[in-house]
Amino acid sequence: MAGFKADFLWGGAVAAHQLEGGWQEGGKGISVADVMTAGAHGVPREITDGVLPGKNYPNHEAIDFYHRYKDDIKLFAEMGFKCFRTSIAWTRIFPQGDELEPNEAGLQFYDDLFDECLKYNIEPVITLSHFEMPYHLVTEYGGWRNRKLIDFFVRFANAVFTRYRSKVKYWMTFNEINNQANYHEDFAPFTNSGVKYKAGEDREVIMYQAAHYELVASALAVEAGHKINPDFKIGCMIAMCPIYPLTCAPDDMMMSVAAMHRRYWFTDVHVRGYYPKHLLNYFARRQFKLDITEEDLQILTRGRVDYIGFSYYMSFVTKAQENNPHLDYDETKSLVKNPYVKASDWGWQIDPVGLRYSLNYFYDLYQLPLFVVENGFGAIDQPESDGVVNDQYRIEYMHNHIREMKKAVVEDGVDLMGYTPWGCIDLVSAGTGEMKKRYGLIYVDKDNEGNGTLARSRKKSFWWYQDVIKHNGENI
Ligand code: BGP
Repeated sequence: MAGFKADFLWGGAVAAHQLEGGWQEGGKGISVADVMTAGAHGVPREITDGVLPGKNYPNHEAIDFYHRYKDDIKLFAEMGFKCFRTSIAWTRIFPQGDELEPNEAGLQFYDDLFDECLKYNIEPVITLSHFEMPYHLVTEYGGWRNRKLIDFFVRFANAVFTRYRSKVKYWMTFNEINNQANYHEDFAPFTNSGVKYKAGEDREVIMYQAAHYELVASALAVEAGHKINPDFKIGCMIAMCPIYPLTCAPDDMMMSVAAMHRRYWFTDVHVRGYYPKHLLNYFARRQFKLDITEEDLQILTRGRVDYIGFSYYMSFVTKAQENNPHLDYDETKSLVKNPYVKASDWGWQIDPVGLRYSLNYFYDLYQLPLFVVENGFGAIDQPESDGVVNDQYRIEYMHNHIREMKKAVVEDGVDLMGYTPWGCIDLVSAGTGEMKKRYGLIYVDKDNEGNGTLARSRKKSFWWYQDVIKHNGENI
C-alpha cells in the first residue's frame, strides 16, 4: 500500500512571538503579543494599554529562542525534520509597522535563522502574520479596520519575499485568518486583526471589514511573491474545526452547513478568488455596508493561493436552535458538546477522525495540495525522576491523527504536502499565555511564573517522532 510521498514535509511548527523572546533586541518594536499578560486556566489574558510595570508578559522572554535557535534547530535536525514552520515577527522588520524602510538587524536575524535550517536541509515554512502585528498599528490606525494596513502589510511581505527569495520557498499569509469569525472577545489574542471593539459598535460588520482588508492584502502579497520568485508556494492558513450536526435531524444538518459557511468562507476567497454567494446574500440581508471596491475584487481573483495550510486540533458540534429561522451561527451559543469523544484538560475535543474528514472536505472542494501545519496535544507534563517526560498521551494523540491522515492520503487520494505538529518545542500558549500548557516533543524548563533554567530536554515523544519520520510514516 502506498503511503506518504517520498518528499513529504515532516517537521514542526511554532510562531515567533511564542518562542523567540528578545522582545527589545535588534531594534524590534512592540507587538500586540508584547502587551498581553499571562492568563491561566479559565482566566483570559489581559491586553494592556502599552507595557505596564509589575505585569507578567510571558512573550517578552518566551523560551529565548532568539539566542538559542542554533541548539534548538540542532535538536530538530536530530529528530529528522524536513521542514520547520515559524513566522517572521513583523516588528523585527518594521518595528512600528508604518516605516518606509525595513530594519536591517531584524532581516539579518532571519537570514541567520534560515541559514541554520538550510545547513541541515530543513526547509523553512514561513507565516507572515501570526498574532503579532506592531502595536503601533493598533493604537494609531485601529488595526485591520483601516484600509491603510493593506499597504503596510504588502510592504512587509515584499521586503521579506525579496530578502529571502532564495532561502524560503513555502509561505503562508495570515495564520488562522478565520478565527475572527468569532468576534465576541473584545480584542482576541487568537486573531491577527488587531481590532479593539468600542462600546456600542456592530462588531460583526467590523469583523467582515477587517477580514476583507486582510484578504485583499493577502492576495496582493501572493501576487507580489509570485513575481519575486515564480517557484514560491504561497498558501493560506485556516483554523479547521469541522462542525458536525448533533443528530441526523435535517435541521441539525442544515445548521451544520450554515455554521461551516460562517467559519470557512475565508478559504473560498483565498482559493477561488471571490466571495461565496451565501455570504453576499447574508451581507444583503443584514444590510452590512462594507468597503469592497471593484478593484479589490479584481485583486482577489489575481492573488489566489497555491495550497491550503490548516491547523487541526479538534472538532465542534452544533444543533438547530429554536427561534433561529436563518440558522445564524454564533460561536458562543451554537456549539454543544460531542458525546462521542473525550476532551483535553482545556476542553479541546479529541477527534482524530475529524482530521481525515477535514482533509476530505478541503480536497473535495478545492483540489489544491493540503498541508497540516498545526496539530498537537496541549497537556501538563511532569518530568519523571530520570528527568524525562513520559508523554505517552501525546504519542497516542499524534499516532491516531497521523493514522487518519494516512487514510486520507492512501484511501481517499488527498494530496498532502506535509505535517508540522504544533509547538514541537514547549512554548508560550497563545490562548492562555501559560507555559504549562505544553505541546512540545522537547521539554523546556520554565514555569508559568517565569522560573526555570530554560534548559531543553528530549521527551519520550521526541524519539517516537524521530522514528516516524525515519520510516516516512510507514510504521503508523
Ligand atoms: C493555534 C495557534 C497557535 C497555537 C495553537 C495552540 O490556534 O495558531 O499559535 O498557540 O493554536 O493554542 P494554545 O497555545 O492556546 O493552546
